[in-house]
Amino acid sequence: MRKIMTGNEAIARGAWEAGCRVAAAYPGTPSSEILENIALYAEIDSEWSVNEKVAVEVASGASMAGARALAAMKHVGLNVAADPFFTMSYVGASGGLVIVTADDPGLFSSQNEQDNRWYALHAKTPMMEPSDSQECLDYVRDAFEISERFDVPVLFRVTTRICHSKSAAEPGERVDVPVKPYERDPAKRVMTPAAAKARRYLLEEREKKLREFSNGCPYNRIEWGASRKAGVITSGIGYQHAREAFKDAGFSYLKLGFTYPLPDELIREFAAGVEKVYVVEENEPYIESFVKSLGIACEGRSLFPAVDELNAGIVRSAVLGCKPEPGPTSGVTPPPRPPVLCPGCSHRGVFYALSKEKDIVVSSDIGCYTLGVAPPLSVTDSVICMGASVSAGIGYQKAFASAATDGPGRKQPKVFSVIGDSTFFHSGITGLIDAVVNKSESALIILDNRTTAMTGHQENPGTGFTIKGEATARIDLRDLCVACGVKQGNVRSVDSYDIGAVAKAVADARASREFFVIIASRPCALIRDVARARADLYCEADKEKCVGCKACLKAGCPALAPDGGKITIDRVACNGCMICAMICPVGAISRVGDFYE
Ligand SMILES: Cc1ncc(C[n+]2csc(CCOP(=O)(O)OP(=O)(O)O)c2C)c(N)n1
Repeated sequence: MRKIMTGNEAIARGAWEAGCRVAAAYPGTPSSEILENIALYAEIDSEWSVNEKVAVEVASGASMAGARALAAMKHVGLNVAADPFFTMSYVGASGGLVIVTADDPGLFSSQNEQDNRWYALHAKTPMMEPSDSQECLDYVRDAFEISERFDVPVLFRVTTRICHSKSAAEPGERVDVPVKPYERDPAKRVMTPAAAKARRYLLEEREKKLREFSNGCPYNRIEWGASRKAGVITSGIGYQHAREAFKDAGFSYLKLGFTYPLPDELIREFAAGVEKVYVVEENEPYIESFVKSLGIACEGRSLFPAVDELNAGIVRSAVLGCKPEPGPTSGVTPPPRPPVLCPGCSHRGVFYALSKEKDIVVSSDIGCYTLGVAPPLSVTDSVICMGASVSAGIGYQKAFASAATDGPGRKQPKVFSVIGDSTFFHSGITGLIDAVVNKSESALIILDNRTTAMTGHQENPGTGFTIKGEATARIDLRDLCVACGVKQGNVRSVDSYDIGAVAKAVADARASREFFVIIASRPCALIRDVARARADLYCEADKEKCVGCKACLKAGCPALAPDGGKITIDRVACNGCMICAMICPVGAISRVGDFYE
């Protein structure tokens, strides 16, 4: 029976039906729900890996051992995993190996807009691009077979709209594919230069076979329309937009689902059958460049914007010249809601303490705490990619020290790197080791909120639980820092809600000429048990005592608002963290209510 599923649910279902045995991922929007859904299937050994590189390597190991395996990540995750990904193209796949990349055109939740279709071309791996949930399910199921047939990992490329949109899909039964008997094959799997060179030639041969497959496979199909005036070549969500945009135009379509290698003969046949060719694709002219390289004239990027998502209105007006039809509207304009740290957020106290410091540079990272850049806290100087806070902090400090040699009068700001617990385990730890051995005088603050909050509260090595909810080893951040060479006395553990202790630790870090680590811990206010325990707690401002100085607003808590020259606190939003009370110079704020056990 058909079911309404998101693309991510359908990918999980397809992997299960294909007999996938091992799945690994690191969370990241829009991909996170793929593994969350796969983990519901008992037959698949699923793990949140420490980062995407590890996820691809875990899946690669399982594939080499003969099991069908999948790794999933958001687009930037493939940058982290690029090293094993490229070489696994040489090693190939024993058990089918599928790597899912979930791209984010429009940057709904990402630090860049990146079209990962180029990765397939670059690594010479076949690529599949579904256009709806049914195709997510069917294609991922087939991807394992294609992987085994051509002895290569398959890149499975989806985008936010495909991952999160719901459409009907027909679930099937699981085919229990046995793990292949293990055979040692160093010439194929030990990538010494000599072995890799031999495999390099094989890649060229494989490419020819894959292109032949691409020309005849069911994932690439021509849909002739009533008119041959115009033909649209498209893939992924572009197909849905084009279909909707040109619904009355009778255009013909070349719908591509197997997009690396692209089907040269099929494209020639299609182009010969229509008067004009359009290529509808988001972001990069990936298909368009190939079509043009065949000597076929087409229009794509000249009509559609390179930046952001497409939609049917944009596509229709660009090609047919008609104005986009206005969508249904409620007539109500919602108030702007800029992102802010939640009430009770454990990161707030640290940023408040940093906001009181002069001559500091804050090298931050990716997570909820990226919002430390927003007013009124406004302390963050830079954010690049996961893990970069620590290593960029080392570089900042080196440059400031070097600048001091340029002459007197050059200030030497203290550099604080700020990173979340999940991001620290993902890729901050290497920066920490670098800081220790290269004698950095920068300081690091690990914001330990015991979860991966930004992407939906996934477990990480500091939480003590697996994705299946089983208790497991919990990596102790303090022990880890000390084991990596940070001096015992230079690691300070503080309660994130205790802004006095945080400020003292920041002052000590500032005074230190050695690498200094502050571990600021307090579970995220939105973790279910935390929220439940504090459900009845809230702070109250005594209107008699309040002098209206607004000092409490400097912590940027959305539960607080000015009210007739005084302050009011929204008792529903507030969780009684008391940071505002600690800031209030006249003791006007107090906590009401009890903790639940
Ligand atoms: C390479 C890469 N992988 C995944 C993501 C998605 N992502 C953004 S922040 C984040 C982790 C946030 O967790 P943490 O560092 O613990 O901070 P919190 O949000 O809990 O404050 C993830 C997984 C990303 N931006 N880049």
